[in-house]
This record gives sequence, C-alpha cells and structure tokens, in this order.
Amino acid sequence: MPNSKYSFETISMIGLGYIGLPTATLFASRKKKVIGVDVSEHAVNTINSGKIHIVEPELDMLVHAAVTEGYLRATRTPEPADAFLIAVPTPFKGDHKPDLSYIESAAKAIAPILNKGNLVILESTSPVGATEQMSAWLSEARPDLTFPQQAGEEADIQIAHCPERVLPGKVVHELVSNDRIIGGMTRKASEMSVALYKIFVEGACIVTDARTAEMCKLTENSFRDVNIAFANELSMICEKLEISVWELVELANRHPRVSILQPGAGVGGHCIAVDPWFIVDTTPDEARLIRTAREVNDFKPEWVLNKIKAAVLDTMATKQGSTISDIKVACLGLAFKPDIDDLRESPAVDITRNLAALGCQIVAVEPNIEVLPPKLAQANISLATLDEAVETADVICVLVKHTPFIEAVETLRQHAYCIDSVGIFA
Ligand code: SAJ
Repeated sequence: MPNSKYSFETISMIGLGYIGLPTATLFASRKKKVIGVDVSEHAVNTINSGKIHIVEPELDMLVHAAVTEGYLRATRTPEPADAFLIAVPTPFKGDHKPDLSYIESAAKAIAPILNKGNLVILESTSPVGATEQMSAWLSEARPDLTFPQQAGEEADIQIAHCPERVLPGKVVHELVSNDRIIGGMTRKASEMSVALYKIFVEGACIVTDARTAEMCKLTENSFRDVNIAFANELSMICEKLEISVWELVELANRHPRVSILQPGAGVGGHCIAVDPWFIVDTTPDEARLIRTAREVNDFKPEWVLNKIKAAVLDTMATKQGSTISDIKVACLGLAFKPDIDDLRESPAVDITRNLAALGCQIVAVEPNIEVLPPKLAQANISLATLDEAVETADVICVLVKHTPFIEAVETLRQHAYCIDSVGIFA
C-alpha cells in the first residue's frame, strides 16, 4: 500500500527514452498527472500526439490512453512537480570513463523549479557516487534550499538512487513486477521513494543507501557480462579442441549447480557492454575479472569475423578466377539480441560492416527492420529476405538467433558454407 504520509500528485520524468517513457506512462496509467521532459522535439511531439518514438511491446496503447485521458504530457521545458525522476543516458567516453554530462544537464534544468518538499530520484545506471554528485550540482544551483549532504533527514529536497533493471522487450511487464532497489541518501528519501514507486510497482521495494543501490545495478549487469564471457571463452576453447560448445554447455548444465549462458557473436546493447566499465573505472586494481570479461566479450565479434573471413578466402580459392567482390556473404541478423529490432551497439552490425569493408557483397537479413541503418548504408550491402539470401549466398553466417532463422534451420543446414555463431544447429 502507498505510504499515506507522502502524496505525489504531479510527477515529472526527465528523459523519455526506453526507460523514462514507460515509467512515466505507468504513473499516468494510475491517474497521476505526469509531465515528461525531453530535449528531443521529435520525442515530445510524437508523445503528445499519443504515439511512441521507440519500439516496446504494449507501450503504444498505454501512451495513447495516458495522453488522450490527459494524464501524460510531454514538454521540452521542465515544470514544477512533487517528484522528479531522471532517466537520461550514462554512456562512457573514449577511455571507458563514465560520462555524467546528461545527468548534470538534467540536474541544472530542474534546479530552478525545485520546491521545498520535493523528491529527486536518479534512475540512470551510474557509477558509485553519482547520486551524491547530482545532489551537489543541485545544491550549487540552489543555495537557498538544503540537501541531504547538509541537512540529512531535515533537508528541503530529498534525493535517492533507484536504478531501473528491466529487460528491453519486456519493459512494461518488468517495471510493474520486478523488485526495486531503493537507495535513499537519507531514510526519509527512501521512505518517500517507496511511497512513489508503490503507485504502480507490484514487486518488493527494498531499501538501502544510494551508493549500494548504484553498485547493485552495476553488479547485476557485470554478473551477466562475466557469465556470458565464460560462455564465449568456452566457445573459442572448444573450436581449438574440435568440440561442439553447444553440446558441451547443454551437458554441463545437467549438473544441478551449473548454469552456463549461451555463447554468441558478442555482447551488445547499451547496458551490459557499458556498465562493468563503471566498476573498473572506480576500482581498476581490484576489478580484474570484470575487466577481463569485458575484454573477452569485446573480442568475440573479431573472432567471429576472422572465421567468416577464412570461409570467404576458402570460397574464393574454389571459384577459379574470382576476386573478393564476386563472393556473396549472407549475414543473418543485425539486432543486438534475438527477436528485437534494436540495433544499438550490435556486434552483428559491426561484423557486417567489417565484412563489407573487405569488398565482398553482403546480403543482410534482419526480419525486424525495413531499412538498413545509416552505418550499413553502402553500395555492397543490401537488405534481403531469408530465402533470397540462402539462394544466392556463397557463405552464410548466423549472427543473431532470431526465431525465423531457427524455423529455417533445415534449409540452412543444407547450405554448403554456413557459419553458426549462435548455436542455431545445436
Ligand atoms: N547474450 C549472450 N548470451 C547470453 C545472453 C545474452 O551472448 O546467454 C548477449 C545478447 O545477445 C546481447 C547482450 O548479451 O547482445 C545483452 O543481452 P541481455 O539480454 O543479457 O541484456 P540487455 O542488455 O537486453 O538487458 C540487461 C538486463 N540485465 C540483466 O539481465 C542483468 C536488464 O535486466 C537490465 O535492465 C538492462 O541490461 C539495463 O538496462 O541495464
């Protein structure tokens, strides 16, 4: 039950992306007045017309209802509210150092309209200490108000870190049902945050401090990264030893306390390939396993590319008088994981682009998109159907385990040269 000590009539979400928009919409679906803020005019206009600018199951209907019923409105300029949630990107810079500039901009944008009694929650995945840093930025901008670092429980503005932890493709369901880590800078901030999330969260809201909450989110994604790296390393070992890694993983997982993940073409997306670096950056001497796992996973696309290159050279050798531009390679899958349309930081996109740079003809098959992304818009790459690709390609490489590829496994099996980086034949 929501804590009746605190009431939130107006909630503002800063950042209307993959996390911010679904979160804002769920508050609105519980009949709260929600003001969504985003720097993108396109995002703001799309949302205000009741549509969405991202792809996420179920979200379109919810946004449409929230906007037409008048509970959700988007704007580029922040407005006063009872609670502010910040869900902006936290990428890293070239040297793997976290880039907190979006958090800084968001803090500076809301500082002028903060009122005594407000709650500010940082949801963006952040390095340990970022919530305190955000509070310091707010305090600098508003010397007339007190913040937890000065006034603790009595502060005018309460601050917390409550990381999002939902799986792309299942965001709406997981936002409601997953347990939530609530890291207040004070006990009061945690209490207020629990009351706020309980408006729509059905999972448990577990209270800790802000630094532990920050580390918890980084730990979850590092855990997955390290485990995927183990699977990827095994795949490279098995290749040398002429053992099927897929069979090996299946057999080892028959042990009651073994649960190995799946090797693939590498780790993509905006989360798992980024967040472990935040731990490495703060504790470089201690985070040896976490760093190595990142390196193993970052190397995997190069390893897959080398396998495909070898197949291309082999094929050239069998086709008398052919040059590299005569060889057609079918790249099956471009998304960063199965059955989604998201190509962000996708190893499959990088492999495809690097293959094209060799000079071969590429037919890319990605059932979840209609046009090639700008990164792949070049003369020797075309988008094709699976049937076209299988019919014409000299070499096929399966880069993503999309369902339509699994369904076509028997056809793929008959092709003379098919490189399987995701275990489609297992
Ligand atoms: N992958 C493998 N083998 C596997 C599992 C995944 O190679 O066995 C690859 C995928 O193909 C993909 C990458 O790893 O390229 C990441 O995919 P994912 O499904 O593991 O994770 P994301 O990035 O979609 O979402 C993760 C989730 N974190 C955890 O599962 C610990 C999600 O709960 C987080 O909210 C999200 O990161 C985030 O926003 O941080």
